[in-house]
Amino acid sequence: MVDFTLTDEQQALREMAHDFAEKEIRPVAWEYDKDGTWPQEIVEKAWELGLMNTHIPEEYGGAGASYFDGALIEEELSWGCSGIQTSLGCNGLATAPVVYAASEELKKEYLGRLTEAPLLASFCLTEPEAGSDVASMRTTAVKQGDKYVINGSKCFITNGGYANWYTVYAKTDKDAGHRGISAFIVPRDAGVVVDKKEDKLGQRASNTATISFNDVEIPAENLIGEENKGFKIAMATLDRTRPGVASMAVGIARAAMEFAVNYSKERVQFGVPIAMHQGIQFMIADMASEIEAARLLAWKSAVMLDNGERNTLVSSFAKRFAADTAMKVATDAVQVYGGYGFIKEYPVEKLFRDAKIMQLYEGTSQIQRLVIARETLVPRRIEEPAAA
Ligand code: COS
Repeated sequence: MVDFTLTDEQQALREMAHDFAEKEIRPVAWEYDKDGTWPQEIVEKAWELGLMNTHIPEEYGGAGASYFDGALIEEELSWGCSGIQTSLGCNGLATAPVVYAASEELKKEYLGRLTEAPLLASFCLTEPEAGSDVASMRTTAVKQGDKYVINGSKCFITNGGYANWYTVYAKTDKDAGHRGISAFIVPRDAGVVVDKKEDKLGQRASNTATISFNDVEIPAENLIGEENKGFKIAMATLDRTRPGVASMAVGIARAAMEFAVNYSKERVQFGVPIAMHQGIQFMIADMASEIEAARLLAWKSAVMLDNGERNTLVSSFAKRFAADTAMKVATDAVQVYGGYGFIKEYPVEKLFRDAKIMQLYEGTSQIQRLVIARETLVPRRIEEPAAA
């Protein structure tokens, strides 16, 4: 049976997240955007309320929430401010490979750190020369006795400047392409260097950093799963996190549509509120229907995970469609505001800037299409890496 009705618990969770977004995030969102202010006090409050680390299993102190519950939370918090939600949600990306494939000892130590205190972790995959083409990464991890020595540089690292530990992908066999990549946990105090904080177009309250590893030594036990299985761990991670990113895109789009709807009822041109003009009505109609479709795809991709099904295809459907919808809706919201939409004093200008990253991070819209095309043209069976 397919039933889109939320249970009382899901409804309550959604309301709690919405309340937090409305009272704690919205009032400061535009101000924080202006200067790129780090939202430390919001991180602490969200952590206290259990709105972070939702997917960490209960045995490690997390909420053990379903992916569907996560999607509900992510849409609401992103409706408040997607930049702040990127900061709050990043632990989910960094911990997904750990929950998926790390040893019991690593899970206890590093997931425990995040559930015992409002600390942050980062996911380090992208490099200056390896964006969409993950397999071309240059960071290396060389085994020396009971240690790995890591050298290299990672860029566009969310929360990179504030993380307590990092999930780092590095080449353990330089000649083996994607089959020579491994995943590690690198504690910040092992010697991670934060090189710079990026000054971004949108989502300015989130921290995006370039970090480097210069002969950083970590214990060999910090390997996540098996050596040279890191690429598949990264891909499986993105399958698990793209539904949440899709929900975030829905949150941005919903916020933009709400502003556009309210404005169109107030703004009078040609003697009537502009909502009376068909040109505006059609834009609103497209916004409403595409947001609904994006949400349903995000929900489906999350529910598949909760049911233990491989969701690669639907996850890319959701991420691609929701991200493109956020950008289109935010663009049309600026259009509804006319010239005012271009002015910082009005809210949709920020949403327009924030929406752009949804088509870029966690795989561009083109990479999602590439995944969709491959999965559609040549569907393949993918063996899951064994959990350590
Ligand atoms: N789950 C598990 N394994 C997967 C997988 C998935 N979703 N997708 C691919 N694989 C496996 C393949 O089965 C293949 O396995 P074999 O070694 O057994 O052949 C292997 O991984 C390589 O797959 P593929 O040939 O498709 O790799 P490509 O180098 O062509 O890259 C893309 C595939 C482009 C999809 C990948 O590099 C990607 O997702 N890039 C975007 C990265 C990204 O999102 N960056 C954002 C950073 S996080 S903010």
